[in-house]
Amino acid sequence: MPLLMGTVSRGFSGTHFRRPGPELADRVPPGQYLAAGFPVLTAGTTQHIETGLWSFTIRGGRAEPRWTWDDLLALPAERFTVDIHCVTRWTKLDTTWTGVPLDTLLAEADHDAAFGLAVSYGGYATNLPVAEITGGKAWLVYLYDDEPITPEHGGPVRMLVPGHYLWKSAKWIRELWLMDEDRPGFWEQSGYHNFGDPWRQQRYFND
Ligand SMILES: Nc1nc2c(c(=O)[nH]1)N[C@H]1C(S)=C(S)[C@@H](COP(=O)(O)O)O[C@H]1N2
Ligand SMILES: [Mo]
Repeated sequence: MPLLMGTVSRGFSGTHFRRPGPELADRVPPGQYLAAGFPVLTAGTTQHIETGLWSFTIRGGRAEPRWTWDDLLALPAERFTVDIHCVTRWTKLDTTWTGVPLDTLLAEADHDAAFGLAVSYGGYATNLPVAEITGGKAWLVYLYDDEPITPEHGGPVRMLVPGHYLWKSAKWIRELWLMDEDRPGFWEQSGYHNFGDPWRQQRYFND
């Protein structure tokens, strides 16, 4: 596992946070504030990946399928609106994305693995049980608000797993490793929670 060096850039400038009213108690997890803008959180540097050079591979199954940008765009896509929650305490409501469900892609891998590790261009990685990225709970997305995802937010293609803190949503996704044993990713090795459920405030390893 490559270890990422350097600073964590927190693009909070110009972003305002407000305390959610009680009417939003079922939308905003405990301890979170509403972000007006869309903060950027990157460990290391922004990756600039040309669509023609991007590909996504699922490793570890009996098949190891790979998709180019054109392959991905040719698959049936979903446009969906979800709330996202960062462990640094901002929540953004009603974000709209377009992409391909992980279910569609994992069906090509012919596997029975229990764990996945999402691996990004640049070396970032984050783990989740396969059960958390199947059943309509995760996507590879390429549009945000009907526009191409900017490099800062993980374009051309990022993973999105809105049911978990946002560090589980790998930007610049490159591979998904399927494994029988769990394997912690970048933040999970650095003291963050292995599972990261925002509703249970699973921020740090012992939460
Ligand atoms: N490749 C990669 N993916 C990443 C990160 C990263 O540093 N590198 N940061 C994670 C964290 S901590 C968060 S909160 C979200 C931030 O996504 P955003 O910058 O689009 O808000 O991306 C996650 N995915
Ligand atoms: Mo984060």
